[in-house]
Amino acid sequence: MKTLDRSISRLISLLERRNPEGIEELKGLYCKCGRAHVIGITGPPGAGKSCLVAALVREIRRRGKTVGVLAVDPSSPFSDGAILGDRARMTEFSGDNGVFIRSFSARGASGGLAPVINDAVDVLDAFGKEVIIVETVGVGQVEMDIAKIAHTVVLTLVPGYGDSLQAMKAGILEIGDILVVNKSDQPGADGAVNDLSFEMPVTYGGKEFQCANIKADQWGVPIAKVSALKGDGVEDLVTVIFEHLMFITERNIFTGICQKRRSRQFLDILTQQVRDRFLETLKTDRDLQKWINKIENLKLDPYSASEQVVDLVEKARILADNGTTPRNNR
Ligand SMILES: Nc1nc2c(ncn2[C@@H]2O[C@H](COP(=O)(O)OP(=O)(O)O)[C@@H](O)[C@H]2O)c(=O)[nH]1
Ligand SMILES: [Mg+2]
Repeated sequence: MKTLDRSISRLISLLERRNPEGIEELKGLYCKCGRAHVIGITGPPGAGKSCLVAALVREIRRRGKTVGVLAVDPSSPFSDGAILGDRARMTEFSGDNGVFIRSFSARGASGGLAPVINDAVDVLDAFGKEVIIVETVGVGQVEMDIAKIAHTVVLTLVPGYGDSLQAMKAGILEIGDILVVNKSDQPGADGAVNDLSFEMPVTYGGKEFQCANIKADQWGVPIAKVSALKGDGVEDLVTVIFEHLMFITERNIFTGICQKRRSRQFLDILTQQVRDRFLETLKTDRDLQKWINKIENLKLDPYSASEQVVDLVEKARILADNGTTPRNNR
């Protein structure tokens, strides 16, 4: 493995386990974040996302940009197999210093995948990867959260996509900034493009695309017809992806997405830390134990108990703001 990749990989593994040393390292890197363009590749299993990622990496490298790939497959019981498969597919990049690839399964991640992916994106960003591609399965809330990390979401579908769309969460179409009909080398791709589009054609990168204008803003969601396997349409797709980046950058949407991700990331970490510390305190704190006993014996309901805890925290904060510690003031 390349030396830099080894440092990145090591740090991501530490963060996956919420290792304090890794967290300290990330704290020091945080100021270097905020430059990378994060592309989310989502869509049903078997749509060809991993193949598409490989094709995108090839084209983005041809254009001279460095790339990090994070492949997420939390739901599949065959994750390990999928990871091996994806790795095999990605070995063509093993000699390229400009490409970093890492797969994730839910098994390795304590505290959920979204925080781990957030951290991994930050690590790659801080290490200077210009483009970060996150491949997700697109099923379930966690998947939707991961898709929200991206600035540009590419929803990958295939001819006859209707059934697989239903298997995914309702409203999945709306998360795509760009729709891809993959496997255009197979019959039915044109029909799928037509089914998806119900607007005027739009022009991006000097090319005309059908458009599924399902977003409220002015970005007409282009539909790209691609064969990830043969490479057809990939160059145009990358052009459109970068046009989307330009579009959102010029309108300050890029900054907005970053800021939202940061605040969500903060709340994730805060929730986790409050929970961890509370659970830790619970083991030793007699007063808290009494409280829990009341709940266990139906003398107090968990809603009222939680409200009381939140009230206590709020009061402590007000006292702290006034320059007195709550303990002194009791
Ligand atoms: N014919 C054809 N097959 C493809 C294309 N892209 C991917 N596949 C095949 O579809 C299957 C699933 O691909 P994969 O990338 O693993 O899908 P993922 O589950 O969405 O990541 C594999 O057998 C690929 O070889 C394509 O453009 N054309
Ligand atoms: Mg895949």
